[in-house]
Amino acid sequence: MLIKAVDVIVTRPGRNFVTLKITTEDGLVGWGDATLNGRELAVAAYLSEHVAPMLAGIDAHRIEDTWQLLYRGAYWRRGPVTMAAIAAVDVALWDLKAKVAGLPLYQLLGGASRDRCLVYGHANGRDTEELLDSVRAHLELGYRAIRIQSGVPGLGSIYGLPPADDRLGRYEPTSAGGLPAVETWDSPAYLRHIPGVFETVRNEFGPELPLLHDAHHRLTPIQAARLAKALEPYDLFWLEDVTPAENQEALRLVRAASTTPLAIGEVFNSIVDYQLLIREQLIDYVRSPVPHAGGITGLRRVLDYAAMYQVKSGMHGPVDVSPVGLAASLHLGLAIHNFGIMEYMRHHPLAGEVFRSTHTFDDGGLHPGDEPGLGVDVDEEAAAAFPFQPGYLPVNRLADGTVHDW
Ligand code: GCO
Ligand code: MG
Repeated sequence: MLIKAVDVIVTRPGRNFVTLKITTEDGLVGWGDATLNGRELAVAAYLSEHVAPMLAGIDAHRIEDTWQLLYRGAYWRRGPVTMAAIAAVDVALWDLKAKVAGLPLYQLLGGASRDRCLVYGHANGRDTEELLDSVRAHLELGYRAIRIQSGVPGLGSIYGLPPADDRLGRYEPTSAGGLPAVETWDSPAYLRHIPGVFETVRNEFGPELPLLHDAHHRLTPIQAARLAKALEPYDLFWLEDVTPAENQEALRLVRAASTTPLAIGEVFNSIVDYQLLIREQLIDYVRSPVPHAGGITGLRRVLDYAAMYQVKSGMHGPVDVSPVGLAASLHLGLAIHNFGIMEYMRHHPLAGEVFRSTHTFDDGGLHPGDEPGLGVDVDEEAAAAFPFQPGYLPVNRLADGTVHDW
């Protein structure tokens, strides 16, 4: 199964996606997701300029060897661009191997450990009333676990808020063209407001509904500890990214203050990033998805390590993980023992014109389908009709103009 061609497809059906296509001498095609939100062309160039020439003529069955070749062979290890590129190759090779075997990918990863993967949706509102409506809309859709994000009095557009006209609050942080949007942030105002929001949601929907929340890297260690403690009565499924991930020791303080479960890692990209957090049991969920953490091969290493400490998966599934990346995460999630939950935001309807996926949503969970491979096909003609347009994630500033974590 020798590799004949490696192509990079950059397309914008509603938002930007970078997709890798690996074609073998026999004409089989494998797909990988290489989307890195706001820095898409860095990964596209990494793949087409530096990786593609190395892959021509190699045996597509050699997944581990190719992973090591791209990881060790670059000399420059880790980092989001490198690991997104390696992930795209890895996933495309797994897709090919499963197609050759005539099996859905999860069968090659050990077979299904569950009927479907529990997912959570994003309820959000600029005020509590809008938020409660959004929770109801998600329950009507069949979600069984819900992330809660709310506006904060005195602040305008902040992380997690929906476009004004979308009842399902499909949150899309990235601008289309132009420079990054600038948002204003105030941690004390946020800390004063959020516990009351959770109290209202719990009172309205009862004790059983799993609720999640994302603090999006904004708090200092002591603020994070205070929030985790204040949210304890509302029994969160998890509290995500309470502090910026670079200072991992910060989580010791949060752990000492509360038993609110913690999730972290959507911006991590290798097992090395998780070493301390897992060994010291400072987190409960690993947020990395397959496409940002070195593919099936990279993330499976992290999750096997995590399993020793009863830490579970909580794979990132925002709109900037393409349907190819979502399917890859889903196959891995279905197969591993220590699956926890997965994020499922639903893509822009236009994405369905380019990516045809066999996944199904039922009873609050996703199943990748039983077609050989990943179960996703890419319509290249449709992709060509949606040209790339640069866009940025927003940036945050405090009231005095200081740049803050977004
Ligand atoms: C999440 C994330 C996203 C990221 C986005 C950046 O929990 O889903 O925090 O909303 O901000 O993926 O590209
Ligand atoms: Mg997040």
